[in-house]
Amino acid sequence: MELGHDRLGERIALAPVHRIRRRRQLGLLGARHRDRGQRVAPAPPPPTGTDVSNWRVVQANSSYTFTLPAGTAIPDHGYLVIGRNASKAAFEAYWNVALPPNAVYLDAGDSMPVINGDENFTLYDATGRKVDGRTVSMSSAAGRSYQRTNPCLSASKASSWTSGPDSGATPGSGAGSGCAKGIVINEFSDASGTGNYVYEFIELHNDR
Ligand SMILES: [Ca+2]
Ligand SMILES: [Ca+2]
Repeated sequence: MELGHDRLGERIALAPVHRIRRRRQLGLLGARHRDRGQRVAPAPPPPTGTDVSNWRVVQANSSYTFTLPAGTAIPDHGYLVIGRNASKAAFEAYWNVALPPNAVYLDAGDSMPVINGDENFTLYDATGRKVDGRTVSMSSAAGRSYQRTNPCLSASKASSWTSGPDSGATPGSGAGSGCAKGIVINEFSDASGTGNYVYEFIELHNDR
């Protein structure tokens, strides 16, 4: 049996592969062993998703801006839902949805969206480059849910969106099949009814 050294300088007997793997899991093997042509566990896959730290969602008419907090990422094929002023639990209860694991939720703390009619949205990355939008505008009467039919289609064309009563909103789901376009504005919905404005939301989708 070959002899080697572990991190502590103790002589150890090099064991069959499964025992080496176990010692590696326990953090007992130093780099020296991994350099000796022995089997090395594959590197973990890179994190999935797109980092959207400090990206900005800008609402026009009236004007509001929400800057995505540092450390925010949108999972591949996933969603980022920005609720106007509600906890995730309250938001889910109001819309009667359980946001799926690939949907990130942010409470904007009443900073946006603020939907009363005629609003549209534009998305910028952290360098100020326009990524998507501006979108079509909410109807002047508001109370609607606008949903992108396909991420590939222009955000500014009415034909790229469906518009229905806000009761049909789909926070955290519903994206079209897409074309690996990246991050898009996928939905924006009013929440009609007295006091329900806190549940207004805008949804981004990661089309990858
Ligand atoms: Ca409203
Ligand atoms: Ca949706």
